Amino acid sequence: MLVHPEIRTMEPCAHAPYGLLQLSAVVDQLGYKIAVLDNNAFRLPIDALRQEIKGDVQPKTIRIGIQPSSPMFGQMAPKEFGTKDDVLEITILPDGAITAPSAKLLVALESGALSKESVEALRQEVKNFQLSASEGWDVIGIGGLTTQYKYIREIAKVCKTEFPAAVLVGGGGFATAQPHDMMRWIPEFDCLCLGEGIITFKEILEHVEDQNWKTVKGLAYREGSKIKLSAMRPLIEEFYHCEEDCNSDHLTFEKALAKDFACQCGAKLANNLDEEIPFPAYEYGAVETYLMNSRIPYSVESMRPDCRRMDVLSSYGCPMRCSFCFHCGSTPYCQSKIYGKTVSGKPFRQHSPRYVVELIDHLRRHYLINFVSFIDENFTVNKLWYDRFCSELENFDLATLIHWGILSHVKTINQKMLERGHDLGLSYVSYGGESANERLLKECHKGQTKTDMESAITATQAANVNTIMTFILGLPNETIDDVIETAQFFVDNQIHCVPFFCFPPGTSVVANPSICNIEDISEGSKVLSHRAIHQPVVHLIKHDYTGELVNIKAYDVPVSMTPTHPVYAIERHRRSVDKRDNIDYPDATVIETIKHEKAAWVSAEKLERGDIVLYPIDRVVKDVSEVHLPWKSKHFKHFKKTIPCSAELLRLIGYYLAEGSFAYRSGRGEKHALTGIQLSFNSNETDYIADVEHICHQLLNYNPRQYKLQATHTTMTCIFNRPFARWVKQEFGEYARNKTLPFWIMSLPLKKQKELIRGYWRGDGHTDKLGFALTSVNLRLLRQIKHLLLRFDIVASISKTRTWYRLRVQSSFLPKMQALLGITHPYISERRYTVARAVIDGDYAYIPIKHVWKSHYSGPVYNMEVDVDNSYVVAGLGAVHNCQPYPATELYEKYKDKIIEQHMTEEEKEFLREPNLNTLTKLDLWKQKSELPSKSQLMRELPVIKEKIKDAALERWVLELDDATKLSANLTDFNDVELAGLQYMLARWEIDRLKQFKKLIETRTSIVGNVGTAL
Ligand code: B12
Ligand code: SF4
Ligand SMILES: [Zn+2]
Repeated sequence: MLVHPEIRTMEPCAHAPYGLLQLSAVVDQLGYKIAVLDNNAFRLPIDALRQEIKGDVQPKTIRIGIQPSSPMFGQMAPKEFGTKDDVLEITILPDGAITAPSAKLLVALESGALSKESVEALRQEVKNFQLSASEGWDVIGIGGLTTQYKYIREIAKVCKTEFPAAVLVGGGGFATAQPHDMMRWIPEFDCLCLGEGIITFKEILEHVEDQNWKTVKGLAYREGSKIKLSAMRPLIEEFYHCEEDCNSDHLTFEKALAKDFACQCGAKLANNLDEEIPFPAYEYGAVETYLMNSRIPYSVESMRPDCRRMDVLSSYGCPMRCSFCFHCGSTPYCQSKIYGKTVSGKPFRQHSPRYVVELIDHLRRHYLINFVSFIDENFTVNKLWYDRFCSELENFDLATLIHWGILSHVKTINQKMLERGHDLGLSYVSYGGESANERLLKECHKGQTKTDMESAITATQAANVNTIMTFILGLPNETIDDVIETAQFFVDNQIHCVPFFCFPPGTSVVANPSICNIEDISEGSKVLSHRAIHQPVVHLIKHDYTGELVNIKAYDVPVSMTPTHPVYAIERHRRSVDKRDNIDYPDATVIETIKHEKAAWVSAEKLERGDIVLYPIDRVVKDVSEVHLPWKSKHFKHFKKTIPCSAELLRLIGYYLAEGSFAYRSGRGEKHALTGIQLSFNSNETDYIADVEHICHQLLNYNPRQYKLQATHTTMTCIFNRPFARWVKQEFGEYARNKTLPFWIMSLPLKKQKELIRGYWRGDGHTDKLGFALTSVNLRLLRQIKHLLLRFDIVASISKTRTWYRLRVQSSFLPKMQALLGITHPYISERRYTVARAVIDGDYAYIPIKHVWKSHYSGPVYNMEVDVDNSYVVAGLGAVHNCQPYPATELYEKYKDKIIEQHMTEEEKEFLREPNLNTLTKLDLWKQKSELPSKSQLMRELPVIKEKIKDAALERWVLELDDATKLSANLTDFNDVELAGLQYMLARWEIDRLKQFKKLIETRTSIVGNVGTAL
């Protein structure tokens, strides 16, 4: 049995344990019985894991990243960025029954995040795992990285207690990097496999009986109490040879390529590596779990709701010598670290291009994958190989079926490779940037300069391939100034560590209390989410940006945003097989048929005319029965204190919004001078004038005064009621440009809102050939009216004329608007209205995009992080995604608690820092002794004691390596909280905050207490 412990538990599992699956394939070929327990997929707690290993199948809860009705980012967000609310937990019971919270399950199924087939496949996977442990395990292997130490140690203990006779072997990064330490700390291990396991593991199986580990190359093993290393395991060689063995020539890839992989005897030239290493035995893994969580925020294709992404490896090692990079024993550097010497041979080896493409094809056929992430350390080392690989993709016709992404070094790639790759589905390239500081780049032997990095970014962008660049925070000797330099590089080169999308100032966001400009939103205020719920804003982001903006016009004045900003939409044009695509700009009948299709978060730049944006409708109803007027006893004795919030009051407000202004008594301070409200009507609008009179009488017990102005043919109706005027001014604002609707109006019952719209329309509205129209200079107010109309299932459009904005209701919405206003439109009876271009269904308006175009922009851009739903509504467009929460948030939380609340004692710190005799009592060594040693004894044993202390401290440090990876104190003086904060700020381009942080550090007094504020 091979066990894969948990890794990055903050995210659902998205990666196959590639090495273990390769080993399984090898063992399978040899005819052994094998099972893989991928606890990274199942995440069983240790007791359940114990039962599982014993063969008593446990219920398994599989976490899948979903976000209600936001398949693309929903899938990605929780996995990649850890928002808990959007994880669906499916529990599969031993009998195959499945339980899951039904509402979430439904959402997942509806949104396409999950299919019935996937659920079935999951069930099957769990069933496959019904291990027959009755015979017990002969060999148990545990693989993992050093960061998994905590889990590895626990699992090893369980395995050894339950199956003491089984050979327990470890392998992978943790074993290779620290064989001695691991053997000491985990005494349960019989041996560890150092470096490549393919041949070593085969030989381990051959020696299970005699346990003659010495003869197996590449092992750490025990000889009595001693830990020994056997001879070094040579790397599996890469060479091509005749499949029929007609000669003994070993050819390089270049030579084999020159012969077109054909021997002179006519047989094929085979790659030795291909023969030694079979395709990973995916069938032993929990493939469906990996696939369901496989969306990554690296490119549009890798984030799509239907993305089924799988890792593939085409090569081993890397010829570069970056000092921080670990190649699991394959490079001379790694080997000399472990053995003090190196083996000859090429550390960088590749499978044949044909093998790799056949593997992709295999995955596509068996698991319907459509995206491949190459996990090669550096995919572009060999340009000829890359070229041949591209040709093979073409030969297999895979280019149209598969998108792929790679890891690369900026110096081993060029424009031609990128362009050819792009034509064949290359979707992202992730480069190791590491730092933007030349000194640090040199010190870590990265072999690249800032200029090289910039050229690669430019080339990649020019080839239309998404550029990812990863950085290391905490390189030796890195200072906070270096971090700031790196952050500046992110900004200058538009490197996004978290998906980056923003809006320029002036973009209206649907918020509570009101629609407001994005730059005016404050942390803690609430915004409407794509699920039509008001959610709190938890973080604000502002950057300087120079580059393209995408402008989208959809039933409103255009809205601009950065090109990758995800908009909640249905991409109609992508359905190329569908006849409907011929309709350039869809009408309601077309939208009706596609509105139930999956909406996804689509990058703004991918949207086109005819795609549909979703506009959430806030349908919450909250009545208000009366309103309190600002009443001051001294002056207002004869006025009412409270008036009913009736339909009439709302109509009066409508009149005010359109026609109202305030009357002031001249010569005094404004506060005291406000005397009343004046509404100006055309003198022949006698109905309205009478209506105002009637309302005033009812509500305020007051008869308004009329003033007729002959010259303009208007009648001024004046309501001299100071508390009422004050209330109106305070709630609804003054002057045409500034008038607004307070939040409570937006959720009143429809019958009241109807009256407000009526009143407003009577003042500012008119009918024309097209329908009903309202004109105003106040875009915000018109948008608020638009939102009210949505509640009546009416989609209004807004356009801009030279001096004002016009809200229009037309086409098939006319009957509803007619009913709302209580007026007959002259054209309705003649059926001269056309078919609508938007549709309302439930909580969304489905609005077609009319135009999309790009423009250049230089200036500040804004975004925010919204709790739970990770989205907000931009007035005039629809729902958009927020910025992504970053794992550092969790990281920060985690360390904050640890360090601030359970701050280590001085003694503990001392213990970790410097071996100190005061800490002796902490050691088992001394606990076992009944009395303290004499001074001379102590001096004699001091070196041993020091070693013990050091070892305990080191193990403790490794034990704490966890999901987040311990950010070691390379940035001198920084603790983990601070480093987590730095990571957070760096990733978000928060240069100003970094600078503030720097100051804080410089004047640190009690840093732990201050850091919360700084972050
Ligand atoms: C995919 C991947 C991940 C995935 C994990 C995938 C998984 N399911 O475990 C994710 C994204 C989670 C990840 C995270 C990290 N990764 Co990573 N990752 C890789 C990557 C790209 C591929 C791994 C892989 O499958 N390799 C291919 C297989 C065939 O190799 P292998 O796993 O080493 O297995 C062979 C042997 O080791 C051995 N073997 C392995 N297990 C066992 C078990 C037994 C019993 C035996 C006998 C033999 C054996 O046999 C296998 C066949 O030869 C490698 C780079 C690379 N190309 O290897 C980096 C790499 C493994 N990652 C690395 C690092 C540093 C990290 C992070 C710490 C980075 C960070 N700072 O956050 C984090 C870990 C965070 C955490 N919380 O623990 C380092 C490893 C350093 C080390 N000490 O081991 C690598 C090598 C990259 C590098 N060049 O530095 N990573
Ligand atoms: S180029 Fe990348 S994979 Fe190669 S040594 Fe450097 S960091 Fe490691
Ligand atoms: Zn031959």
